[in-house]
Amino acid sequence: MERTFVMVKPDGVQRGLAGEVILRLERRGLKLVGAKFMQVSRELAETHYAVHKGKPFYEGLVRYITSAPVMAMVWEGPNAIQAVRQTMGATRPTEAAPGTVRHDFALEVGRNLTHASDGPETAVAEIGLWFKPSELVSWDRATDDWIM
Ligand code: RTP
Ligand code: MG
Repeated sequence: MERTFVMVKPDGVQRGLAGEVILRLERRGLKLVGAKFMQVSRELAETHYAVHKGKPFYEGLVRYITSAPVMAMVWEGPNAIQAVRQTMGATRPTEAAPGTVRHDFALEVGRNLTHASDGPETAVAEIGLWFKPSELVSWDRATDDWIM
C-alpha cells in the first residue's frame, strides 16, 4: 500500500476543477486519507519546491503556488504514486496523453493544475511537510475488496 501527496494548484481551484480531480482519483480506486484547503505561505512553497531553486521558472512557480488557495491531499492505494501521476499526465499539458487531467483541462506548463509526488522518498517527505500525522485518516472502505 502506498500514499502520495497530491495538490490541486491555484489555477485548478480558481477554475472549479478541484472536484474533477477528486472525482477522477476516487473513480480510479484510490482512497482519500487527508485533505485541506489552504493558502500556501512563501516559506512552505520554497520548501516544497526547493529542488527547483535556481531554475529559470522557480520564482514564477513560487508566485503561482502562493497566488490563491490550493487543495492539498493525501491519496492511498496500490502503486498510488505512479497511478496518480498517470492520471494527471505529463508535466507539459501539450505532451500529456488524452484522457489525463493535464491534457483534458490545461495548455501551459506554468498552469498545469496539479502536483503529485514523483517517487516513494518525495511522497514521504511531501506528506510530512504538508500534513501532521494526526491529520491523516486510516479507514476501511466498503468497496476495498472489489479494488484490491
Ligand atoms: P509537479 O511537481 O507539479 O507534480 O509536476 P512535475 O513533477 O510533473 O514537474 P516538475 O519537474 O517537478 O516541475 C514542477 C512544476 O514546475 C512548473 N514548471 N514550469 N516553465 C517551465 O519550464 C516549468 N517547468 C516546470 C510546473 O508547474 C511543474 O508542475
Ligand atoms: Mg515534481
